Amino acid sequence: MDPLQTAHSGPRKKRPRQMGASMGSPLHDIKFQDLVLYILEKKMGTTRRAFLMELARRKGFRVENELSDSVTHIVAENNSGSDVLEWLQVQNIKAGSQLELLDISWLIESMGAGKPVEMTEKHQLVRRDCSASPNPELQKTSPLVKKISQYACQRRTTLNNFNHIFTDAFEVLAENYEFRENEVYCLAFMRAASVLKSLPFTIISMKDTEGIPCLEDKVKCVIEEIIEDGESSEVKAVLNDERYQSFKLFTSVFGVGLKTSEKWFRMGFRTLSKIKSDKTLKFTQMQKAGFLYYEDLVSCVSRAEAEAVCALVQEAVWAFLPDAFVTMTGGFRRGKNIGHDVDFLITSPGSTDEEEEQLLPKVMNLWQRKGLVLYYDLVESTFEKLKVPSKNVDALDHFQKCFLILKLHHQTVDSGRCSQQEGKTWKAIRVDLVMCPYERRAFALLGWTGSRQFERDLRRYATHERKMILDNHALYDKTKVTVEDSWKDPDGSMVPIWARI
Ligand code: DCT
Ligand code: MG
Repeated sequence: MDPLQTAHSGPRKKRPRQMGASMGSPLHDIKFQDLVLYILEKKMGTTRRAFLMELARRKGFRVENELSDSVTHIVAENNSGSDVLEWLQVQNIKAGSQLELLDISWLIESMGAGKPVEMTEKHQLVRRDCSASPNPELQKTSPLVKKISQYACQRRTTLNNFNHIFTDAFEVLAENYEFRENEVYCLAFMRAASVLKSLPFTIISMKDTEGIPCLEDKVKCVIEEIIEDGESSEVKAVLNDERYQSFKLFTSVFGVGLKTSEKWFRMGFRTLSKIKSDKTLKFTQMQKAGFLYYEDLVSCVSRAEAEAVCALVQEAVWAFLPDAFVTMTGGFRRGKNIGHDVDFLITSPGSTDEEEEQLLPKVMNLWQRKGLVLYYDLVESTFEKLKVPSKNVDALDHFQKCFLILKLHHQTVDSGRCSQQEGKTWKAIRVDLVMCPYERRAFALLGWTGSRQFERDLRRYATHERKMILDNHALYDKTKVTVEDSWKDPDGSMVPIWARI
């Protein structure tokens, strides 16, 4: 984190029975000629699938071994609509509006009834909109997925982004609004980028945006322009804007935030070399380190590098607290293969408060003696002083943490090196270490896994939909603590839910 922060082969036809190579067992009579089922193995397993296929065939259903054009119903277990759509996408099969995607409960009820039961909303993994245009072309990519939540934490989002063209544009605009401290528009574009990243299809017409939440008019205008012209004039203007370019450059230096960027911009600076060589400017230790290791820090951290850092962190931590859990968090925990830093959460079940408090200073000391620390800033825990949970969805936690720049020697990295200067045998890597009390590890881990939008929406969801407050320390039940005084601490602070279990 930043320590300065506050689918398509036309519609499928329901064909009459055809005997084919992929036909199921011919030993059973087919009673229901109009249905051709395919049971998805994903998340079900081979054995259960084989069992269900045999059972369904015995009951007179036609079940295909392979997914073919004749299939009319896909039946899945433990999969959401978007899971199945995504699977189909990977198979290069686009789900036409006549292909039913059903939960296993429909097949089980149908086998129980001895005939296909009516497909209701609870069986359907994707929404079937009867009022939709009869034109199959218009239906092909319409958002068939059941109501998309406005909360990122209620949406399944993989690393497969089918809407890069839009989300890249939104991210530029969000960043520009951030530079201009326009929080409302910044959030609007970040939310829009987040929701489009969760879609299992590419938006190709404005009709595809119907029913998608978090797309404000301003956002829709950008989508429309990109659909029509292939690019957004607003994004083009931002990318050419001197202020945006300068802020982007200045904030790329570790330790430089919006205030410093604003100051340098107003002073007329446009390049880092001019800033570095200016005798009148005073830099913080963080900024000095930022300039010193600039090239390394702006280049990506690869997964191989992150794994090498992880080994170093574990080795150092275990030297002092052998029972400690060291978990890589942030983007790498979410499966990303590159990042701007490597984040870790450390927690130890058996340590005393003092041992806990001493761990990060000891690790820093050890690494300094080994010449591995290029910069560090240890932030002491303010956790004990914390009385009420923060209602600010962007609030930072109160755990002890250390923002550092680590010297990673090449031999500790197996592969995936980023660009390196000639002759240099190491790379400066930004690392965040967070130490939390063992009983808070679940909340801390959740909070430090990200993404930022996911965390923000998780907290908003807790507040608005569950009347609870979630932060990196605990989950609080607002209704219980106010109604039942017994759940209040003597000093009036709220008691976290976990304490009551
Ligand atoms: N975080 C948060 N709120 C913030 C900043 C960070 O909840 N304002 C959480 C979510 C992710 C985690 O901390 C680590 O933050 P970063 O390292 O900034 O994010 P990342 O997802 O790891 O991204 P990157 O790959 O750029 O490091
Ligand atoms: Mg990170």
